[in-house]
Amino acid sequence: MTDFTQLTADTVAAYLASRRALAAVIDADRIASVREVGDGNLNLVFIVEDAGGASVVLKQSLPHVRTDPSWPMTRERSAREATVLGEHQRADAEHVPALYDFDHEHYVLAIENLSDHRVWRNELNAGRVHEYAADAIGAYVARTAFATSPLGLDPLEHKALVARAVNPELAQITEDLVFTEPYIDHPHNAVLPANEPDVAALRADRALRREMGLAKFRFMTTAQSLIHGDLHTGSVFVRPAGGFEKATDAPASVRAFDSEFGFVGPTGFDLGALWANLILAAARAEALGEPDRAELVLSLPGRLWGAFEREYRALWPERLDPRVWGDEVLEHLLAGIRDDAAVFAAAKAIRRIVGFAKASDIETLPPAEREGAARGVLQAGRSLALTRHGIADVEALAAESLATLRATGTPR
Ligand code: SR1
Ligand code: MG
Repeated sequence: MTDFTQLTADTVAAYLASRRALAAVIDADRIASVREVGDGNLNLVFIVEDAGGASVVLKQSLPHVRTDPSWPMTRERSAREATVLGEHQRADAEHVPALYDFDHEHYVLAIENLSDHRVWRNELNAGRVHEYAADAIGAYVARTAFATSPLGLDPLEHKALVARAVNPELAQITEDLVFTEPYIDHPHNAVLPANEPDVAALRADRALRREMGLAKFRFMTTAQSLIHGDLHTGSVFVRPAGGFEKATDAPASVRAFDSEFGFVGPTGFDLGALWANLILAAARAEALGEPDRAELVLSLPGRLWGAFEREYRALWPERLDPRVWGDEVLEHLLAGIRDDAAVFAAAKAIRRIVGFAKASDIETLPPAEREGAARGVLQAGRSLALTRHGIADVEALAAESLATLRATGTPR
């Protein structure tokens, strides 16, 4: 009997033959190609095609960080991803890949192949912005947030979901990598020597440390809705209307994938994650001497928030308990989510410069440009965390980030 503990290109066909749930998805007897394409920090990912053109993605968690085998990591994260995918499919099938099968014994998810899409971060890095993706992700966060919170779920079901989706080990990674390590000396941290004074200034800022401490506490103690948990631009697939390569009549499509960090947490965390990565993309554009593109990219946090707010308001009449959840409650909920999104964006932007798991937007810049871009992101993050209390408008906050990037970038 073949061992499927850690799949290889050679064992994938036998594995597929062993999964009855996949019989209608792909012909395991006529596999034409198997490609391992995983490029993230954590998992094996295979794209499999049969001779009839059908295909599937198999994603298997490894028992350790892929890029650091000495760092153990629970394989149960696959079960959590299956939970998030299942619930998010129920809430918003348009914006997630379909989940065909989950094999808990071998920690394998079988997911829809979205090879006609591309990773949004790579597209942004190449100068293609795909503005429509911000609208789609705003709607996705609103639909999934509403459906998996007590607004859309019976109270007992919501508590059962909190228990089923609990994700302590991966949440702890976020607690450490996003909210703690950038603010202390830690072997995970690394910056260019020229950015060391910038990091020292960040750490010396008492008000910023207070905001990060409070944000960490909110992350650890809030159970609003089942969040994706790692919704950066590398976790979003995009496809423009008409497709990428050959012209087709395919509509635009945007899908959030890779939700293994998901749990019932603060709704604003997903919005903040995307917002942070848009700041990184804008910093790259500025550093490369493309100010118009930086401005366009930094119009997207406003579009993201606008789409979220529109969809959340549209869903509000369907809330399960309008007896005490009147319209004033909606305004308070939205203000709280927006405030959370801003401070989480600040934290997520800063961690990508200082800590483990850096972002290619900045890392692939030549060092001379990288220094200024990194400084700009650190200062934009810091000022977002601190000024958000006075500016409730996301567009205004993003405009301030743009001004900061412009003032701090390496002169060309
Ligand atoms: C060890 S995992 C490092 C990072 O990769 C993921 O994308 C998460 O952001 C995590 O913090
Ligand atoms: Mg990931």
